[in-house]
Amino acid sequence: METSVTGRVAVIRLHRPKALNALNSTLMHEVVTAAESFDADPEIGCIVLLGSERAFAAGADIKEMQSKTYADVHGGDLFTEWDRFAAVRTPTLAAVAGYALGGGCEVAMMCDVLLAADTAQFGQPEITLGTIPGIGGSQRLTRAVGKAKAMEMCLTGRRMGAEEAERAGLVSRIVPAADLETEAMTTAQTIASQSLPVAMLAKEAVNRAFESTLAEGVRFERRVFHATFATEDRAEGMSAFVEKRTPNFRHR
Ligand code: CO8
Repeated sequence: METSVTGRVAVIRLHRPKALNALNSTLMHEVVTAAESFDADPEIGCIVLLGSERAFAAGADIKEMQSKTYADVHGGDLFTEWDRFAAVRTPTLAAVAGYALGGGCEVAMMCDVLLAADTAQFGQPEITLGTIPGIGGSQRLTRAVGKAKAMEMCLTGRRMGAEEAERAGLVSRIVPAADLETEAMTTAQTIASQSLPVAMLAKEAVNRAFESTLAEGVRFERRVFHATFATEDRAEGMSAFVEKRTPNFRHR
C-alpha cells in the first residue's frame, strides 16, 4: 500500500501487483489504519482509494484463506476490521479500474463516491469458491442495484462491466481509463473544498437513507440541516454567495 497527500486530499493506493491487489490481512490492516489516521486529521477533506490499471482488487486473498477452518474465521472474527473502514466519517471516493471482485467490490462499495473506468468489472464470485460475500457484498450490492442483479451476481459469480454498473446505479460515473485518476482527484478536491463538518453531516444523512424509513430519514435530515446553522462555515457559505465571492470555509 502507498499513501500520499495533495492539499486536503489523501490517497491510499492498493499495491500488490503480483496478486492483483488481493486483500490479505497485512494490506487490510494497512488500509484501515491509514484511513483511520486520515479520518482523524482535520486537514484531510476526502480520502481516495485507488488500485492499479489492471485491478482495483481481485478480492480477499484466497491463498491466505485456503486452509482456515470455521473455528479460525469465527474465533478470529475474520475481516471484521473492514467495518472500521466503512465507519470513516471523512468522505471517501473509490476509483475503480479493472477488477473489483469479491472483497474488492465490497470495499469499493463501502466508499461514498464510486467512479469507474471503462475497464472496470464488478463481481461477487465467492459462490464459485464455495463461500459468500463477507464484508457487506450481499447487502450493499442489493441496496445499490436491486435484488434481481445482486441475486444473479451472488448466485452465479457473473461480473458486471462499467456500463451495466452505471445503468444499475452502482457507480456514479464512467471515465475513460486514462483519465480515471485525474478525474478522481478533481472530484476529491471539490469534496475536500467544502466544509468538512458539513460534508460529514451530508454523508451521514445520505447513508441514513439505507438504514431507516423515509419518515425517520427525513426527520433526521431536518435536524441535521438545522444543526448546520451552528457552524461558522454555514454563515460563511451564505455570506459568500450574497457577496458574490468564493467561500473561505474554515471547517468549523
Ligand atoms: N487471492 C489471491 N491471489 C489472487 C487473487 C485472490 N483473490 N486473485 C488473483 N490472484 C493472483 C493469482 O493467483 C495469480 O498469482 P500467480 O501468478 O502466483 O498464480 C495472480 O494474482 C494473477 O492472477 P491470474 O493469473 O488469475 O490473472 P488472470 O488475468 O488470468 O485472471 C482474475 C484475473 C479473473 C481476477 C482471477 O485472478 C480471479 O478470478 N481471481 C479471484 C477472484 C475472486 O474469486 N475473488 C473473490 C475472493 S473471495 C473474497 O473476496 C471473500 C470476500 C469476503 C470478505 C473480503 C474481505 C477483503
